Amino acid sequence: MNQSQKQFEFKNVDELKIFLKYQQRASLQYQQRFKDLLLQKVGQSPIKFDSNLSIKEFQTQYDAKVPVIINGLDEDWENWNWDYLIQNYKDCQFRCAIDDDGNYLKLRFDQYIQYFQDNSDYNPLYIFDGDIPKNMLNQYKIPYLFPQDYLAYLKQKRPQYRWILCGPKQSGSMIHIDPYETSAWNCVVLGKKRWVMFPPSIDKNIVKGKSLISQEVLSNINNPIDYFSIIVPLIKEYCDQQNIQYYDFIQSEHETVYVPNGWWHAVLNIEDCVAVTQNYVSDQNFEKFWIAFNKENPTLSQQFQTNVQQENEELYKKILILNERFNIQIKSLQQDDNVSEQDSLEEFQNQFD
Ligand SMILES: O=C(O)CCC(=O)C(=O)O
Ligand SMILES: [Fe+2]
Repeated sequence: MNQSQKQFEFKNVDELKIFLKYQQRASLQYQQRFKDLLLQKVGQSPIKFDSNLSIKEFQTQYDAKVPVIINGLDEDWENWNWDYLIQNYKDCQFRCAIDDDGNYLKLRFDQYIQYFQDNSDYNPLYIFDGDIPKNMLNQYKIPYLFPQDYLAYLKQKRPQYRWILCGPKQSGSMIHIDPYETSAWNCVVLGKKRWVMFPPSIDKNIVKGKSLISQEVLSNINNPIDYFSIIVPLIKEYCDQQNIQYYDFIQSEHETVYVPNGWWHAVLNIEDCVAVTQNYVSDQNFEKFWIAFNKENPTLSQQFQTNVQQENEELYKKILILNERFNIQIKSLQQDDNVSEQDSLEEFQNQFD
């Protein structure tokens, strides 16, 4: 979130919808499109593990390489069910939309649930909040497979990096790559999601549909259902012809999807869904992260390097080698260099780019 962005809190969903000029009752044709999607055959799933996958095996075989699904990493949230969530978090405000100016639009959870229960919107409001309430953070623990979290060196300057996701069926996320070459895990606590994932090597104009359909049709495709219904079959055809490996699968309750850095992904909640997700940097994606981070956010990168210099000698050496090898010009932060609020709060979730 940069300085021009604000947060607006609404008393109820009607007020929010008026603000957004949001009118999205689903037509019968649209409801049919969702039903058709549920009947569609999905494609190949990433390899699945029970939570017996060792950290070493994960790091050497999968981290920063290929997606995996791990079952049962959600122990810390096992007491979450809809009643529990409503009872405990009804008074918390959650961000459930962003307006055209990038402002966060927030609704109290009980109001959101009321909307959730009787909505028949085509592209429903989706709680996607990186500012997790304190009483929810008490229960937040990083699953054992992801012990490295180098962005933590940024401390209070760290951009948003973990989100609570809650949405009715039909809500979801459009195709994107996560920022700064970070990897992510996404753990479904309640419900189910359909995913597609394409490798970093694929052409951006293919995954976004630009090379596959006319601009006129594409300009009307701005929600996950249309993306999955219209564009995904065309991309799959392209990938089959070109021998490009992709994944198209269902993530069930209690499963965690690992998204390697650079992989394109789009997600559709096919059941009412609650998930927790976090982006991270480990040894495996550090090199790519460092190059991307310097390019996109040089000021925060300086801060990162200064903090690492003080706290992790080995990682600092690695940074110096990378700076040399990739000609990264970075000066150490001087005492009076101040990382601005804007740099540190910069919107991390660059979903639609
Ligand atoms: O579950 C979803 O909607 C996808 C979330 C996601 O891709 C992200 O947080 O970057
Ligand atoms: Fe993502």
